[in-house]
Amino acid sequence: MKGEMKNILVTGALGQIGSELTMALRERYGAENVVAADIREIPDSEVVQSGPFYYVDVTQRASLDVIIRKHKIDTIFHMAAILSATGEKNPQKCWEVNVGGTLNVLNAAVDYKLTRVIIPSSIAAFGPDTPKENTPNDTILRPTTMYGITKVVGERLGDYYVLKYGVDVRGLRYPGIISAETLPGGGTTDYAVEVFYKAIEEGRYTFFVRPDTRLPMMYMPDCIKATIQLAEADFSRLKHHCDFNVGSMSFSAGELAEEIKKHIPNFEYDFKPDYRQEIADSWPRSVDDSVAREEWGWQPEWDLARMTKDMLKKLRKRYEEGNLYKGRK
Ligand code: NAD
Ligand code: AKB
Repeated sequence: MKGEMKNILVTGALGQIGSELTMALRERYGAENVVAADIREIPDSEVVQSGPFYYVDVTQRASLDVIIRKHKIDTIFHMAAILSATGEKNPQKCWEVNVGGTLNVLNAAVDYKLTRVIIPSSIAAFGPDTPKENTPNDTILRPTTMYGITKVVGERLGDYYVLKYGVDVRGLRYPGIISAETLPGGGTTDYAVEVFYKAIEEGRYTFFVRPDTRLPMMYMPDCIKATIQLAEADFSRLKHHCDFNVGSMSFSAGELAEEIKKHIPNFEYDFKPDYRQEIADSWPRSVDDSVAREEWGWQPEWDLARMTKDMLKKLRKRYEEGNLYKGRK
């Protein structure tokens, strides 16, 4: 460890990952020491109710500075972003939030001498020219989406701030994240979450990708584990900083549907690909995460079968309680 993480800020804390990451960090570091921030407010969410919460727009540097000073923040988990599908609808906004916001966080890290900054990247950093199977950690980065471009810029900026200013910046390339708490926020891999809600609510789902669309995916408990494990890793062991591949499972949309059908035999599904198909086709089918395994001991725990069973159990329980979406949008 380069320094201790005592007062943590999570940006984009009401998002799919930020909401569960905030709760995990509060459990580990104390609720009062983990400040959540977003540009939205979900008053009945656990994040807003269980500890400090503020409006922070990451594109406004002053908005960040107020909270950093007020709470003597030493570590930022920077989760605020615009994802791939929304990014293609509004590329300018995607650039402003993802690149502008990241630059503000990095500059604040220099000015306030922060201990550490965690900035996620994505499999979207890769593009159609990248090897698709077992995609290496260090390979061709030529994404064809604005989101992917901003993710490559974020990786390069983070590494630059490590070299140029000695800031401890770390980041990992998440695959599509599947979770039962907060709905995903406008990505291409959203079908892998939506299908579970629809299977329970309506017994049917129309995928917006072809059945043979195979992408790397990860269940939220592994995502949270990877994020905290990288954040707590010994800095001196890291040769990479902001661009770790992390793998877990890889399956096609058709295989996911069949896995759900094992638990819900009447489940019906079909496939109507839309503009997100082209985005999915530009991404890897599986990733090689040996660098993360070597440098900070990454080891995933969940596979498709266990994840499907767990997702259905959690969502069914909420559905029966009449609470499927409450505080989770
Ligand atoms: P999300 O869309 O669910 O959440 C992002 C949050 O950021 C939202 O709550 C939104 O309100 C907030 N936000 C948007 N603009 C903002 C602004 N200007 N200032 C402050 N907050 C703002 O995203 P997520 O899935 O939780 O993703 C978190 C990070 O992980 C992102 O960097 C994303 O690129 C990365 N990632 C996510 C996945 C995934 O499958 N969820 C996969 C790969 C990478
Ligand atoms: C998206 O689909 O945009 C995200 C991602 C893989 O980065 N889930």
